[in-house]
Amino acid sequence: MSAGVGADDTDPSLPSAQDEGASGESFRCGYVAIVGRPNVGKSTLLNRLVGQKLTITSQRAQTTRHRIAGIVNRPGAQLVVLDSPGYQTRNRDPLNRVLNRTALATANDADVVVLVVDAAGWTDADARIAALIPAGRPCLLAINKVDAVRNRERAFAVVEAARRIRAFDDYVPISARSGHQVELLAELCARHLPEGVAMFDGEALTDRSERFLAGELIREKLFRLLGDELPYQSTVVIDQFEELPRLRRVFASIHVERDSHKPIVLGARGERIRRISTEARQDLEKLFGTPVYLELFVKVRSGWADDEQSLRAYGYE
Ligand SMILES: Nc1nc2c(ncn2[C@@H]2O[C@H](COP(=O)(O)OP(=O)(O)OP(=O)(O)O)[C@@H](O)[C@H]2O)c(=O)[nH]1
Ligand SMILES: [Mg+2]
Repeated sequence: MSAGVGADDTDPSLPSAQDEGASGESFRCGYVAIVGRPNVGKSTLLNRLVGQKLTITSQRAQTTRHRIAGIVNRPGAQLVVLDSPGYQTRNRDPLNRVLNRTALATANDADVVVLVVDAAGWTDADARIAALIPAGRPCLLAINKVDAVRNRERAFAVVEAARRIRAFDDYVPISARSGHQVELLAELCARHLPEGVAMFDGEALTDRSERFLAGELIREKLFRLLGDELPYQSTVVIDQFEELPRLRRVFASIHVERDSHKPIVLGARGERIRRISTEARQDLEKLFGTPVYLELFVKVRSGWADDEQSLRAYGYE
């Protein structure tokens, strides 16, 4: 794959505004922001749209910490879809504040906003986030996890509640997990994009580097395998990333807050960190299409999430 391929207007092989889409209309390209409260399925939706596991997902709230773009090519359109951290309406610690800022900036910069909510029911947090989306910006409501809700009336109730907060251009019940109506959502988003040439070449999946994706996939395994045992203030740093013709060599460290967290990550006889490493390596090999050599270390770095300056040093915007 070619992760991290940047914009290039001059490549003659790219579709251009002159190319006709399947419907006979001109080509469209632009940014689609996925926003919503934590855990509603924003990242699962992005992965479904791209058709690859690009951005990480878990049952824990606040899995996503960085903005990441997935490139979605459809006949007549290229959607640059931005995943964002779940917007927190409570618990404003420094990490929360930074994540909220990233989420809001993502919505502000986009041509179309997709607000994802859970079909189980509309909440006050949904209402507060809906009110933050810039007025006049095309905005679609994606009512996700319909597969988990037997009673269809629930999804209608969500639409009714959402309508009271603001007008949405479309209301689309979806299942990001099964893919139900996800194509329809993509098609509806494409209609709101400006006419213009593709920003990324047809092979690119994301704007992020392989190095960045490696750090994220390791963090996902950490979150998934340690569950609630590990405080969410732990992170992954890529110390070295070597891109060889048919191999990636990755040296990474897991930074934890306290000495007492170290044995949690290592597990008995190192069995846990081995599992994190194996599962991360398998995902990375699938994503990069090459064998991956991965070495993981655990380091204690207290206070990294305590203030905005150290958060910036760790790559938080
Ligand atoms: N049943 C069902 N579960 C889903 C669906 N979409 C996502 N999930 C699950 O919901 C959980 C959260 O998914 P994520 O995609 O990580 O949610 P998110 O909104 O990105 O979460 P944050 O990044 O923490 O804000 C995961 O366990 C997903 O498997 C869906 O359509 N149906
Ligand atoms: Mg997410």
